[in-house]
Amino acid sequence: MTRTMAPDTGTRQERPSEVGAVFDAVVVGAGFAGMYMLHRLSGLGFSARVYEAGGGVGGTWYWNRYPGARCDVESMQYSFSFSEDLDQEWDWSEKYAPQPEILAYANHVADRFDLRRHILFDTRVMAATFDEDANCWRIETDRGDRVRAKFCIMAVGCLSAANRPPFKGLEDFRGPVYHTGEWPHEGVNFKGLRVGVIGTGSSAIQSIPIIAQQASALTVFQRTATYSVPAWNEKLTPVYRQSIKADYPALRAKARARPTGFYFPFNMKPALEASPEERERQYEEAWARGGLPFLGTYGDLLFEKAANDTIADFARRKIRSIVKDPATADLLCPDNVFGCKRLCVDTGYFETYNLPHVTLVDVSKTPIERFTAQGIEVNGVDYVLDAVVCATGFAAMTGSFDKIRITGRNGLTLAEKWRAGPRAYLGLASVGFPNLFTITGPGSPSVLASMIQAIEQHVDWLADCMGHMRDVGAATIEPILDDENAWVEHVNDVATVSLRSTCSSWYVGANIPGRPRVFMPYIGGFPVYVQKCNEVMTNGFEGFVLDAAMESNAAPQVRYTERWRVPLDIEVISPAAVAAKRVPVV
Ligand code: N01
Repeated sequence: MTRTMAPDTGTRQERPSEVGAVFDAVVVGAGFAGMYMLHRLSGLGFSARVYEAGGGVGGTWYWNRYPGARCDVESMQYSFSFSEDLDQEWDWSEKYAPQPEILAYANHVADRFDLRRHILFDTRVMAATFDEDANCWRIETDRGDRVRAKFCIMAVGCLSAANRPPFKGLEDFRGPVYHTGEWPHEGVNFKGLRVGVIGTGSSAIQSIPIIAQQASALTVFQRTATYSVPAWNEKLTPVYRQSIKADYPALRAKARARPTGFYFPFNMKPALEASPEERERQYEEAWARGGLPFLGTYGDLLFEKAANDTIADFARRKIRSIVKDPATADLLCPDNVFGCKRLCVDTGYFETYNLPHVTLVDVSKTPIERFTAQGIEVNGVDYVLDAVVCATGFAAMTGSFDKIRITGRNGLTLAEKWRAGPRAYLGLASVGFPNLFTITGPGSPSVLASMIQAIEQHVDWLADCMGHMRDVGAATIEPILDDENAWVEHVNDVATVSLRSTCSSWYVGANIPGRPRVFMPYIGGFPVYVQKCNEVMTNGFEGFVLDAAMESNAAPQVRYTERWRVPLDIEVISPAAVAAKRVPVV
Protein backbone atom coordinates (compact mmCIF):
# COMPACT_ATOMS: atom_id res chain seq x y z
CA MET A 1 0.00 0.00 0.00
CA THR A 2 1.41 3.40 -0.97
CA ARG A 3 2.30 5.85 1.70
CA THR A 4 1.45 9.22 0.20
CA MET A 5 3.56 11.42 2.38
CA ALA A 6 2.31 14.74 3.65
CA PRO A 7 4.16 16.88 6.16
CA ASP A 8 3.49 16.09 9.77
CA THR A 9 4.02 19.51 11.29
CA GLY A 10 3.99 18.06 14.79
CA THR A 11 2.68 21.36 16.10
CA ARG A 12 -1.05 20.69 16.19
CA GLN A 13 -2.14 21.37 19.74
CA GLU A 14 -5.52 20.94 21.32
CA ARG A 15 -7.37 24.21 21.81
CA PRO A 16 -10.97 25.16 22.42
CA SER A 17 -12.98 26.16 19.37
CA GLU A 18 -13.58 29.86 18.93
CA VAL A 19 -17.33 30.29 18.70
CA GLY A 20 -19.29 33.53 18.45
CA ALA A 21 -16.29 35.87 18.25
CA VAL A 22 -16.67 38.93 16.03
CA PHE A 23 -13.73 40.54 14.19
CA ASP A 24 -13.37 43.41 11.81
CA ALA A 25 -11.53 41.05 9.48
CA VAL A 26 -10.76 37.38 9.08
CA VAL A 27 -7.68 36.62 6.99
CA VAL A 28 -7.26 33.19 5.46
CA GLY A 29 -3.59 32.24 5.31
CA ALA A 30 -0.43 33.37 7.12
CA GLY A 31 1.96 33.43 4.21
CA PHE A 32 3.55 36.70 3.15
CA ALA A 33 0.15 38.08 2.11
CA GLY A 34 -1.65 37.15 5.33
CA MET A 35 1.19 38.41 7.50
CA TYR A 36 1.42 41.79 5.84
CA MET A 37 -2.38 42.16 5.78
CA LEU A 38 -2.44 41.47 9.49
CA HIS A 39 0.27 44.05 10.09
CA ARG A 40 -1.70 46.71 8.23
CA LEU A 41 -4.99 45.80 9.94
CA SER A 42 -3.32 46.09 13.33
CA GLY A 43 -1.85 49.45 12.33
CA LEU A 44 -5.35 50.70 11.54
CA GLY A 45 -6.69 49.42 14.85
CA PHE A 46 -8.89 46.78 13.25
CA SER A 47 -9.44 43.52 15.11
CA ALA A 48 -8.36 40.53 13.05
CA ARG A 49 -8.14 36.77 13.21
CA VAL A 50 -5.84 34.88 10.85
CA TYR A 51 -6.40 31.18 10.24
CA GLU A 52 -3.51 29.18 8.83
CA ALA A 53 -3.65 25.52 7.78
CA GLY A 54 0.07 25.03 8.41
CA GLY A 55 1.83 24.87 11.74
CA GLY A 56 3.71 28.14 11.14
CA VAL A 57 3.92 31.27 9.04
CA GLY A 58 5.49 31.46 5.57
CA GLY A 59 2.89 29.92 3.24
CA THR A 60 4.68 28.65 0.13
CA TRP A 61 7.96 28.67 2.03
CA TYR A 62 6.42 26.68 4.87
CA TRP A 63 5.20 23.88 2.58
CA ASN A 64 7.78 23.74 -0.23
CA ARG A 65 10.71 22.21 1.66
CA TYR A 66 11.92 20.00 -1.17
CA PRO A 67 15.68 19.79 -1.68
CA GLY A 68 16.99 22.78 -3.61
CA ALA A 69 13.96 25.04 -3.05
CA ARG A 70 14.99 28.68 -3.29
CA CYS A 71 13.70 31.94 -4.74
CA ASP A 72 14.56 32.96 -8.30
CA VAL A 73 14.08 36.69 -7.83
CA GLU A 74 17.25 37.98 -6.19
CA SER A 75 16.99 37.83 -2.40
CA MET A 76 17.74 41.51 -1.88
CA GLN A 77 14.52 42.20 -3.80
CA TYR A 78 12.56 39.09 -2.81
CA SER A 79 11.55 40.54 0.55
CA PHE A 80 9.13 43.01 2.10
CA SER A 81 9.79 46.64 1.26
CA PHE A 82 7.42 48.33 3.70
CA SER A 83 9.93 48.79 6.51
CA GLU A 84 13.28 50.48 6.00
CA ASP A 85 14.40 49.13 9.39
CA LEU A 86 13.54 45.57 8.35
CA ASP A 87 15.47 46.05 5.11
CA GLN A 88 18.48 47.27 7.03
CA GLU A 89 18.54 44.62 9.74
CA TRP A 90 18.10 41.48 7.65
CA ASP A 91 21.11 39.95 5.88
CA TRP A 92 20.53 37.58 2.97
CA SER A 93 23.36 35.09 2.62
CA GLU A 94 23.01 34.17 -1.06
CA LYS A 95 21.98 35.79 -4.35
CA TYR A 96 18.99 33.39 -4.36
CA ALA A 97 18.10 32.53 -0.77
CA PRO A 98 17.38 28.89 0.07
CA GLN A 99 13.95 27.94 1.47
CA PRO A 100 15.08 27.61 5.13
CA GLU A 101 16.44 31.16 5.07
CA ILE A 102 13.25 32.59 3.52
CA LEU A 103 11.21 30.73 6.13
CA ALA A 104 13.48 32.12 8.86
CA TYR A 105 12.84 35.60 7.43
CA ALA A 106 9.06 35.00 7.55
CA ASN A 107 9.38 33.95 11.20
CA HIS A 108 11.51 37.00 11.93
CA VAL A 109 8.83 39.25 10.45
CA ALA A 110 6.12 37.50 12.48
CA ASP A 111 8.08 38.07 15.70
CA ARG A 112 9.32 41.54 14.91
CA PHE A 113 5.83 42.85 14.14
CA ASP A 114 4.17 40.80 16.89
CA LEU A 115 1.85 38.97 14.53
CA ARG A 116 1.53 35.52 16.09
CA ARG A 117 -0.99 36.40 18.79
CA HIS A 118 -3.63 37.00 16.10
CA ILE A 119 -2.93 33.77 14.19
CA LEU A 120 -4.46 30.35 14.84
CA PHE A 121 -2.24 27.70 13.23
CA ASP A 122 -3.14 24.16 12.13
CA THR A 123 -6.57 25.47 11.30
CA ARG A 124 -8.13 25.18 7.88
CA VAL A 125 -11.01 27.45 6.86
CA MET A 126 -13.71 25.25 5.40
CA ALA A 127 -16.48 27.73 4.63
CA ALA A 128 -17.14 31.45 4.40
CA THR A 129 -20.74 32.58 3.96
CA PHE A 130 -21.99 36.12 3.47
CA ASP A 131 -24.87 36.95 5.80
CA GLU A 132 -26.94 39.44 3.78
CA ASP A 133 -29.01 40.53 6.77
CA ALA A 134 -26.07 41.28 9.04
CA ASN A 135 -23.70 42.37 6.22
CA CYS A 136 -20.93 40.16 7.54
CA TRP A 137 -19.06 36.96 6.74
CA ARG A 138 -19.58 33.79 8.78
CA ILE A 139 -16.41 31.72 8.84
CA GLU A 140 -16.14 28.04 9.76
CA THR A 141 -12.95 26.07 10.30
CA ASP A 142 -12.02 22.41 10.66
CA ARG A 143 -11.34 23.05 14.37
CA GLY A 144 -14.95 23.95 15.08
CA ASP A 145 -14.40 27.72 15.03
CA ARG A 146 -17.50 29.73 14.09
CA VAL A 147 -16.80 33.46 13.90
CA ARG A 148 -18.11 36.55 12.15
CA ALA A 149 -16.24 39.37 10.44
CA LYS A 150 -17.09 42.41 8.36
CA PHE A 151 -14.27 41.60 5.92
CA CYS A 152 -13.10 38.22 4.72
CA ILE A 153 -9.66 38.43 3.14
CA MET A 154 -8.33 35.53 1.12
CA ALA A 155 -4.54 35.39 1.39
CA VAL A 156 -4.45 31.82 0.14
CA GLY A 157 -1.61 32.05 -2.38
CA CYS A 158 -1.50 31.50 -6.12
CA LEU A 159 0.42 28.23 -6.10
CA SER A 160 -0.64 26.39 -2.99
CA ALA A 161 -3.19 23.75 -3.97
CA ALA A 162 -1.02 20.77 -4.88
CA ASN A 163 -1.81 18.97 -8.14
CA ARG A 164 -1.74 15.26 -7.42
CA PRO A 165 -2.70 13.58 -10.72
CA PRO A 166 -4.89 10.54 -10.08
CA PHE A 167 -2.44 7.98 -11.51
CA LYS A 168 -3.89 4.51 -11.91
CA GLY A 169 -2.63 1.96 -9.36
CA LEU A 170 -1.09 4.60 -7.08
CA GLU A 171 -2.31 2.68 -4.04
CA ASP A 172 -0.47 -0.47 -5.21
CA PHE A 173 2.97 1.15 -5.10
CA ARG A 174 4.89 -0.15 -2.10
CA GLY A 175 7.12 2.91 -1.60
CA PRO A 176 6.48 6.46 -0.46
CA VAL A 177 5.13 9.13 -2.83
CA TYR A 178 6.02 12.74 -2.09
CA HIS A 179 4.75 16.02 -3.53
CA THR A 180 7.28 18.86 -3.71
CA GLY A 181 4.66 21.32 -2.47
CA GLU A 182 3.86 19.27 0.65
CA TRP A 183 7.31 18.09 1.61
CA PRO A 184 7.87 16.26 4.94
CA HIS A 185 9.31 18.61 7.53
CA GLU A 186 11.80 16.07 8.76
CA GLY A 187 13.31 15.89 5.25
CA VAL A 188 13.79 12.81 3.09
CA ASN A 189 16.95 10.78 2.71
CA PHE A 190 17.10 9.24 -0.77
CA LYS A 191 20.55 7.73 -0.22
CA GLY A 192 20.89 4.44 -2.07
CA LEU A 193 17.29 4.51 -3.34
CA ARG A 194 15.91 4.21 -6.86
CA VAL A 195 13.90 7.41 -7.18
CA GLY A 196 11.40 8.54 -9.80
CA VAL A 197 10.58 12.23 -10.34
CA ILE A 198 7.43 13.11 -12.27
CA GLY A 199 7.52 16.56 -13.85
CA THR A 200 10.15 19.00 -15.12
CA GLY A 201 8.87 22.40 -13.95
CA SER A 202 10.66 24.76 -11.53
CA SER A 203 10.28 22.45 -8.51
CA ALA A 204 11.68 19.47 -10.41
CA ILE A 205 14.49 21.49 -11.92
CA GLN A 206 15.61 22.69 -8.50
CA SER A 207 15.31 19.31 -6.78
CA ILE A 208 16.55 16.88 -9.46
CA PRO A 209 20.27 17.80 -9.24
CA ILE A 210 20.21 17.32 -5.46
CA ILE A 211 18.14 14.13 -5.45
CA ALA A 212 20.57 12.77 -8.06
CA GLN A 213 23.45 13.25 -5.62
CA GLN A 214 21.74 10.92 -3.12
CA ALA A 215 19.83 8.37 -5.20
CA SER A 216 21.43 5.19 -6.53
CA ALA A 217 19.29 5.61 -9.65
CA LEU A 218 17.10 8.52 -10.75
CA THR A 219 14.42 8.30 -13.41
CA VAL A 220 12.79 11.54 -14.55
CA PHE A 221 9.40 11.32 -16.27
CA GLN A 222 9.06 14.32 -18.60
CA ARG A 223 5.79 15.37 -20.27
CA THR A 224 7.01 18.75 -21.54
CA ALA A 225 10.63 19.80 -21.87
CA THR A 226 11.46 23.04 -20.08
CA TYR A 227 13.66 26.01 -20.81
CA SER A 228 15.97 26.81 -17.95
CA VAL A 229 18.65 29.44 -17.46
CA PRO A 230 21.56 29.03 -15.05
CA ALA A 231 21.18 30.83 -11.73
CA TRP A 232 24.90 31.31 -11.11
CA ASN A 233 23.92 31.50 -7.47
CA GLU A 234 26.61 32.81 -5.13
CA LYS A 235 27.24 33.96 -1.59
CA LEU A 236 26.53 37.64 -1.03
CA THR A 237 29.43 39.57 0.43
CA PRO A 238 28.96 42.18 3.18
CA VAL A 239 30.28 44.76 0.73
CA TYR A 240 27.61 43.91 -1.84
CA ARG A 241 24.82 43.89 0.76
CA GLN A 242 25.99 47.25 2.04
CA SER A 243 26.05 48.70 -1.46
CA ILE A 244 22.33 47.91 -1.75
CA LYS A 245 21.47 48.95 1.79
CA ALA A 246 23.18 52.30 1.31
CA ASP A 247 20.20 53.28 -0.86
CA TYR A 248 17.63 50.51 -0.52
CA PRO A 249 14.64 52.85 -1.07
CA ALA A 250 16.01 53.79 -4.49
CA LEU A 251 16.21 50.12 -5.54
CA ARG A 252 12.69 49.50 -4.22
CA ALA A 253 11.36 52.49 -6.15
CA LYS A 254 13.06 51.35 -9.36
CA ALA A 255 11.56 47.88 -8.88
CA ARG A 256 8.03 49.26 -8.49
CA ALA A 257 8.38 51.09 -11.81
CA ARG A 258 9.15 47.86 -13.70
CA PRO A 259 6.59 45.59 -15.40
CA THR A 260 7.85 42.68 -13.30
CA GLY A 261 7.90 44.54 -9.99
CA PHE A 262 11.61 43.81 -9.61
CA TYR A 263 14.58 45.56 -11.09
CA PHE A 264 17.10 44.19 -13.57
CA PRO A 265 18.85 45.58 -16.64
CA PHE A 266 16.47 45.44 -19.58
CA ASN A 267 17.08 46.06 -23.24
CA MET A 268 13.97 47.39 -25.00
CA LYS A 269 15.46 47.04 -28.50
CA PRO A 270 13.82 44.45 -30.77
CA ALA A 271 15.80 41.24 -31.33
CA LEU A 272 14.84 41.28 -34.99
CA GLU A 273 16.61 44.59 -35.57
CA ALA A 274 19.93 43.20 -34.34
CA SER A 275 22.30 41.26 -36.60
CA PRO A 276 22.66 37.52 -35.88
CA GLU A 277 26.20 38.15 -34.55
CA GLU A 278 25.01 40.93 -32.24
CA ARG A 279 22.13 38.79 -30.94
CA GLU A 280 24.48 35.92 -30.26
CA ARG A 281 26.77 38.22 -28.29
CA GLN A 282 23.86 39.65 -26.28
CA TYR A 283 22.45 36.20 -25.52
CA GLU A 284 25.87 34.93 -24.43
CA GLU A 285 26.30 37.90 -22.10
CA ALA A 286 22.81 37.52 -20.67
CA TRP A 287 23.31 33.74 -20.22
CA ALA A 288 26.52 34.51 -18.35
CA ARG A 289 24.56 36.81 -16.00
CA GLY A 290 21.85 34.14 -15.72
CA GLY A 291 18.42 34.04 -14.11
CA LEU A 292 15.06 35.46 -15.18
CA PRO A 293 16.61 38.68 -16.61
CA PHE A 294 17.67 36.51 -19.57
CA LEU A 295 14.16 37.21 -20.90
CA GLY A 296 14.99 40.93 -20.89
CA THR A 297 17.73 40.56 -23.51
CA TYR A 298 15.37 42.12 -26.08
CA GLY A 299 12.02 43.87 -25.94
CA ASP A 300 10.07 41.83 -28.50
CA LEU A 301 10.84 38.28 -27.32
CA LEU A 302 7.35 37.59 -25.97
CA PHE A 303 5.51 39.38 -28.78
CA GLU A 304 7.14 38.35 -32.05
CA LYS A 305 7.40 34.65 -32.77
CA ALA A 306 10.35 35.22 -35.09
CA ALA A 307 12.16 37.09 -32.30
CA ASN A 308 11.31 34.36 -29.84
CA ASP A 309 12.69 31.75 -32.24
CA THR A 310 16.11 33.37 -31.93
CA ILE A 311 16.30 33.04 -28.15
CA ALA A 312 14.70 29.57 -28.21
CA ASP A 313 17.29 28.43 -30.73
CA PHE A 314 20.08 29.82 -28.54
CA ALA A 315 18.72 28.04 -25.45
CA ARG A 316 18.39 24.73 -27.32
CA ARG A 317 21.99 25.01 -28.51
CA LYS A 318 23.04 25.56 -24.89
CA ILE A 319 21.21 22.39 -23.84
CA ARG A 320 22.89 20.39 -26.63
CA SER A 321 26.28 21.77 -25.61
CA ILE A 322 25.78 20.64 -22.01
CA VAL A 323 24.06 17.26 -22.39
CA LYS A 324 26.44 14.68 -23.86
CA ASP A 325 23.99 12.01 -25.03
CA PRO A 326 22.37 13.42 -28.22
CA ALA A 327 19.11 11.47 -27.76
CA THR A 328 18.70 12.78 -24.20
CA ALA A 329 19.60 16.28 -25.34
CA ASP A 330 16.94 16.05 -28.06
CA LEU A 331 14.32 15.11 -25.50
CA LEU A 332 15.36 17.96 -23.21
CA CYS A 333 15.04 20.57 -25.97
CA PRO A 334 11.65 22.29 -25.73
CA ASP A 335 9.85 23.07 -28.97
CA ASN A 336 7.42 25.65 -27.58
CA VAL A 337 7.78 29.40 -27.20
CA PHE A 338 10.69 30.44 -24.97
CA GLY A 339 9.30 31.87 -21.70
CA CYS A 340 5.74 30.83 -22.53
CA LYS A 341 5.66 28.48 -19.56
CA ARG A 342 7.25 30.03 -16.48
CA LEU A 343 11.00 30.22 -17.19
CA CYS A 344 13.06 28.02 -14.85
CA VAL A 345 16.32 28.97 -13.18
CA ASP A 346 18.64 26.14 -12.26
CA THR A 347 21.92 25.03 -10.79
CA GLY A 348 23.32 22.09 -12.73
CA TYR A 349 19.99 20.81 -14.05
CA PHE A 350 21.00 19.82 -17.58
CA GLU A 351 24.42 18.62 -16.36
CA THR A 352 22.61 16.09 -14.15
CA TYR A 353 21.63 14.10 -17.24
CA ASN A 354 25.31 13.36 -17.90
CA LEU A 355 25.42 11.21 -14.74
CA PRO A 356 25.34 7.50 -15.55
CA HIS A 357 22.59 6.70 -13.02
CA VAL A 358 20.15 9.35 -14.34
CA THR A 359 17.57 8.42 -17.00
CA LEU A 360 15.04 10.61 -18.81
CA VAL A 361 11.75 9.03 -19.86
CA ASP A 362 9.51 10.80 -22.36
CA VAL A 363 5.86 10.61 -21.33
CA SER A 364 4.60 13.20 -23.80
CA LYS A 365 3.20 10.72 -26.32
CA THR A 366 2.81 7.69 -24.09
CA PRO A 367 1.70 8.94 -20.67
CA ILE A 368 2.38 7.19 -17.39
CA GLU A 369 0.13 4.13 -17.65
CA ARG A 370 0.01 3.14 -14.03
CA PHE A 371 1.85 2.71 -10.81
CA THR A 372 2.61 -0.91 -9.97
CA ALA A 373 3.82 -2.39 -6.68
CA GLN A 374 7.38 -2.04 -8.01
CA GLY A 375 7.29 1.34 -9.71
CA ILE A 376 5.86 3.08 -12.76
CA GLU A 377 4.82 1.62 -16.11
CA VAL A 378 5.21 3.64 -19.31
CA ASN A 379 4.71 2.30 -22.81
CA GLY A 380 4.89 -1.29 -21.55
CA VAL A 381 8.19 -0.73 -19.69
CA ASP A 382 8.36 -1.16 -15.89
CA TYR A 383 10.60 1.34 -14.13
CA VAL A 384 11.50 -0.15 -10.75
CA LEU A 385 11.48 2.50 -8.03
CA ASP A 386 11.76 2.72 -4.24
CA ALA A 387 10.28 6.22 -3.95
CA VAL A 388 8.49 8.70 -6.19
CA VAL A 389 8.50 12.49 -6.14
CA CYS A 390 5.54 14.21 -7.78
CA ALA A 391 6.87 17.59 -8.91
CA THR A 392 3.52 18.00 -10.63
CA GLY A 393 2.75 21.55 -9.62
CA PHE A 394 -0.45 23.20 -8.52
CA ALA A 395 -4.03 24.01 -9.40
CA ALA A 396 -2.80 27.55 -9.93
CA MET A 397 -4.54 30.82 -9.04
CA THR A 398 -7.97 29.37 -8.20
CA GLY A 399 -7.15 25.97 -6.64
CA SER A 400 -7.00 27.30 -3.08
CA PHE A 401 -10.35 29.06 -3.47
CA ASP A 402 -11.89 25.79 -4.64
CA LYS A 403 -10.98 24.16 -1.34
CA ILE A 404 -13.18 26.59 0.64
CA ARG A 405 -16.97 26.76 0.26
CA ILE A 406 -17.33 30.51 -0.34
CA THR A 407 -20.97 31.58 -0.58
CA GLY A 408 -21.99 35.11 -1.50
CA ARG A 409 -25.28 36.80 -2.22
CA ASN A 410 -28.30 34.64 -3.12
CA GLY A 411 -26.48 31.44 -2.16
CA LEU A 412 -24.12 31.62 -5.15
CA THR A 413 -20.74 30.02 -4.48
CA LEU A 414 -17.50 31.43 -5.86
CA ALA A 415 -16.76 28.03 -7.44
CA GLU A 416 -20.06 28.28 -9.38
CA LYS A 417 -19.39 31.85 -10.44
CA TRP A 418 -15.86 30.98 -11.57
CA ARG A 419 -16.77 27.68 -13.27
CA ALA A 420 -15.89 29.00 -16.75
CA GLY A 421 -12.89 30.91 -15.41
CA PRO A 422 -12.28 33.44 -12.63
CA ARG A 423 -14.09 36.79 -12.80
CA ALA A 424 -12.90 39.55 -10.52
CA TYR A 425 -12.54 43.31 -10.66
CA LEU A 426 -8.81 44.13 -10.58
CA GLY A 427 -8.29 40.63 -9.20
CA LEU A 428 -9.29 42.10 -5.85
CA ALA A 429 -13.01 41.51 -5.47
CA SER A 430 -15.90 39.82 -7.25
CA VAL A 431 -19.52 40.86 -7.82
CA GLY A 432 -21.86 38.98 -5.50
CA PHE A 433 -19.25 38.67 -2.77
CA PRO A 434 -19.28 41.96 -0.85
CA ASN A 435 -16.34 42.68 1.46
CA LEU A 436 -14.52 39.59 0.22
CA PHE A 437 -11.01 40.46 -0.94
CA THR A 438 -8.57 38.29 -2.86
CA ILE A 439 -4.92 39.21 -2.38
CA THR A 440 -3.04 38.58 -5.65
CA GLY A 441 -6.25 37.10 -7.05
CA PRO A 442 -6.77 36.15 -10.71
CA GLY A 443 -6.88 39.24 -12.91
CA SER A 444 -4.03 40.94 -11.04
CA PRO A 445 -0.30 40.80 -11.93
CA SER A 446 0.37 38.35 -9.08
CA VAL A 447 2.58 35.54 -10.44
CA LEU A 448 3.83 37.73 -13.31
CA ALA A 449 5.29 40.21 -10.87
CA SER A 450 7.62 39.65 -7.99
CA MET A 451 5.12 38.08 -5.61
CA ILE A 452 6.04 40.03 -2.50
CA GLN A 453 5.74 43.39 -4.25
CA ALA A 454 2.40 42.34 -5.76
CA ILE A 455 1.22 41.32 -2.29
CA GLU A 456 2.33 44.58 -0.68
CA GLN A 457 0.61 46.72 -3.30
CA HIS A 458 -2.67 44.82 -2.86
CA VAL A 459 -2.50 44.92 0.91
CA ASP A 460 -1.73 48.66 1.00
CA TRP A 461 -4.64 49.33 -1.36
CA LEU A 462 -6.98 47.18 0.73
CA ALA A 463 -5.85 48.82 3.96
CA ASP A 464 -6.61 52.24 2.51
CA CYS A 465 -9.93 50.96 1.22
CA MET A 466 -10.98 49.53 4.59
CA GLY A 467 -9.75 52.65 6.36
CA HIS A 468 -11.85 54.76 4.02
CA MET A 469 -14.90 52.59 4.58
CA ARG A 470 -14.57 53.14 8.29
CA ASP A 471 -14.06 56.88 7.76
CA VAL A 472 -17.29 57.18 5.77
CA GLY A 473 -19.31 54.56 7.60
CA ALA A 474 -19.65 52.19 4.66
CA ALA A 475 -21.01 48.75 5.50
CA THR A 476 -20.07 47.01 2.27
CA ILE A 477 -18.02 47.39 -0.88
CA GLU A 478 -18.70 45.40 -4.02
CA PRO A 479 -17.64 45.78 -7.66
CA ILE A 480 -20.10 46.95 -10.30
CA LEU A 481 -20.82 44.22 -12.84
CA ASP A 482 -20.03 46.35 -15.92
CA ASP A 483 -16.67 47.34 -14.47
CA GLU A 484 -15.85 43.76 -13.53
CA ASN A 485 -16.78 42.55 -17.01
CA ALA A 486 -14.71 45.30 -18.63
CA TRP A 487 -11.69 44.39 -16.50
CA VAL A 488 -11.98 40.68 -17.25
CA GLU A 489 -12.22 41.53 -20.95
CA HIS A 490 -9.13 43.74 -20.68
CA VAL A 491 -7.20 40.96 -18.90
CA ASN A 492 -8.09 38.60 -21.76
CA ASP A 493 -7.28 41.17 -24.48
CA VAL A 494 -3.88 41.86 -23.06
CA ALA A 495 -3.13 38.16 -22.75
CA THR A 496 -3.85 37.51 -26.42
CA VAL A 497 -1.12 39.86 -27.59
CA SER A 498 1.53 38.01 -25.60
CA LEU A 499 3.05 34.75 -26.84
CA ARG A 500 2.67 33.59 -23.23
CA SER A 501 -0.95 32.70 -23.92
CA THR A 502 -0.03 30.22 -26.64
CA CYS A 503 1.04 27.14 -24.68
CA SER A 504 -0.51 24.72 -22.20
CA SER A 505 0.85 26.29 -19.05
CA TRP A 506 -0.58 26.64 -15.56
CA TYR A 507 -1.09 30.36 -16.39
CA VAL A 508 -4.06 29.17 -18.48
CA GLY A 509 -5.01 26.25 -16.24
CA ALA A 510 -4.00 23.78 -18.95
CA ASN A 511 -1.66 21.75 -16.73
CA ILE A 512 -4.69 19.95 -15.26
CA PRO A 513 -7.30 18.29 -17.49
CA GLY A 514 -10.80 19.71 -17.19
CA ARG A 515 -9.92 23.20 -15.95
CA PRO A 516 -11.24 26.12 -18.02
CA ARG A 517 -8.61 27.57 -20.36
CA VAL A 518 -8.31 31.22 -19.33
CA PHE A 519 -5.15 33.31 -18.96
CA MET A 520 -5.50 34.12 -15.26
CA PRO A 521 -2.86 36.66 -14.22
CA TYR A 522 -2.85 40.23 -15.57
CA ILE A 523 -0.03 40.51 -18.09
CA GLY A 524 -0.33 44.27 -18.76
CA GLY A 525 2.56 45.09 -16.44
CA PHE A 526 2.76 45.83 -12.75
CA PRO A 527 3.02 49.67 -12.96
CA VAL A 528 0.09 49.94 -15.38
CA TYR A 529 -1.99 47.85 -13.03
CA VAL A 530 -0.90 49.91 -10.03
CA GLN A 531 -1.80 53.10 -11.87
CA LYS A 532 -5.28 51.70 -12.51
CA CYS A 533 -5.70 50.78 -8.82
CA ASN A 534 -4.53 54.25 -7.80
CA GLU A 535 -6.99 55.92 -10.18
CA VAL A 536 -9.84 53.77 -8.92
CA MET A 537 -9.07 54.91 -5.38
CA THR A 538 -8.51 58.58 -6.26
CA ASN A 539 -11.84 58.61 -8.06
CA GLY A 540 -13.66 57.45 -4.94
CA PHE A 541 -13.39 53.71 -5.58
CA GLU A 542 -14.63 53.94 -9.11
CA GLY A 543 -16.16 50.69 -10.30
CA PHE A 544 -17.25 49.75 -6.80
CA VAL A 545 -20.44 50.41 -4.88
CA LEU A 546 -19.94 51.46 -1.29
CA ASP A 547 -23.17 50.77 0.54
CA ALA A 548 -24.68 52.69 3.47
CA ALA A 549 -21.98 55.32 3.42
CA MET A 550 -22.76 58.37 5.53
CA GLU A 551 -20.40 60.63 3.58
CA SER A 552 -19.86 58.77 0.37
CA ASN A 553 -18.36 61.78 -1.39
CA ALA A 554 -15.45 62.17 1.02
CA ALA A 555 -12.09 61.89 -0.75
CA PRO A 556 -10.27 58.74 0.39
CA GLN A 557 -7.45 59.35 2.83
CA VAL A 558 -4.31 57.78 1.41
CA ARG A 559 -2.50 56.13 4.30
CA TYR A 560 -0.41 53.42 2.68
CA THR A 561 -0.68 53.52 -1.11
CA GLU A 562 1.35 56.67 -1.60
CA ARG A 563 4.57 54.72 -2.09
CA TRP A 564 3.06 52.99 -5.12
CA ARG A 565 2.66 56.26 -7.04
CA VAL A 566 5.84 55.95 -9.09
CA PRO A 567 6.64 56.95 -12.66
CA LEU A 568 7.15 54.17 -15.17
CA ASP A 569 10.75 53.85 -16.34
CA ILE A 570 10.26 51.67 -19.39
CA GLU A 571 7.49 51.34 -21.89
CA VAL A 572 4.75 49.05 -20.73
CA ILE A 573 1.36 47.96 -21.91
CA SER A 574 -1.14 50.67 -22.84
CA PRO A 575 -4.57 50.44 -24.43
CA ALA A 576 -3.02 51.74 -27.65
CA ALA A 577 -0.39 49.01 -27.58
CA VAL A 578 -3.10 46.43 -27.04
CA ALA A 579 -5.10 47.82 -29.93
CA ALA A 580 -2.01 47.71 -32.09
CA LYS A 581 -1.32 44.18 -30.81
CA ARG A 582 2.12 45.30 -29.75
CA VAL A 583 2.84 44.98 -26.08
CA PRO A 584 6.32 45.13 -24.62
CA VAL A 585 7.68 42.39 -22.42
CA VAL A 586 6.34 41.71 -18.98
O1 N01 B 1 4.95 23.04 -11.23
P1 N01 B 1 4.82 23.12 -12.83
P2 N01 B 1 6.16 23.46 -10.30
N1 N01 B 1 2.11 13.31 -15.96
O2 N01 B 1 3.35 23.12 -13.10
C1 N01 B 1 4.28 17.80 -15.02
C2 N01 B 1 6.68 28.50 -8.89
N2 N01 B 1 7.92 27.94 -8.39
O3 N01 B 1 5.83 23.08 -8.92
O4 N01 B 1 4.40 20.89 -18.41
C3 N01 B 1 3.36 13.74 -16.21
O5 N01 B 1 5.64 24.19 -13.38
C4 N01 B 1 4.10 19.04 -15.85
O6 N01 B 1 4.09 18.72 -17.22
P3 N01 B 1 3.41 19.76 -18.28
C5 N01 B 1 6.90 28.94 -10.33
O7 N01 B 1 6.07 30.00 -10.62
C6 N01 B 1 8.94 28.80 -8.26
O8 N01 B 1 7.45 22.98 -10.85
O9 N01 B 1 2.11 20.22 -17.67
N3 N01 B 1 3.80 14.96 -15.90
C7 N01 B 1 5.32 19.85 -15.43
O10 N01 B 1 6.49 19.41 -16.06
C8 N01 B 1 6.51 27.68 -11.07
O11 N01 B 1 6.21 27.87 -12.42
C9 N01 B 1 10.15 28.32 -7.84
O12 N01 B 1 3.25 18.97 -19.51
C10 N01 B 1 2.92 15.79 -15.29
C11 N01 B 1 5.40 19.50 -13.95
O13 N01 B 1 4.69 18.29 -13.74
C12 N01 B 1 5.33 27.23 -10.26
O14 N01 B 1 5.70 27.49 -8.91
C13 N01 B 1 10.33 26.98 -7.55
C14 N01 B 1 1.61 15.40 -14.98
C15 N01 B 1 4.77 20.57 -13.10
O15 N01 B 1 5.46 21.76 -13.29
C16 N01 B 1 4.98 25.77 -10.39
O16 N01 B 1 6.19 25.02 -10.44
C17 N01 B 1 9.26 26.14 -7.69
C18 N01 B 1 1.22 14.10 -15.36
N4 N01 B 1 -0.04 13.66 -15.14
C19 N01 B 1 8.05 26.62 -8.11
N5 N01 B 1 1.00 16.43 -14.36
C20 N01 B 1 11.25 29.29 -7.72
O17 N01 B 1 12.30 29.09 -8.23
C21 N01 B 1 1.90 17.43 -14.30
N6 N01 B 1 3.06 17.03 -14.86
C22 N01 B 1 11.00 30.54 -7.00
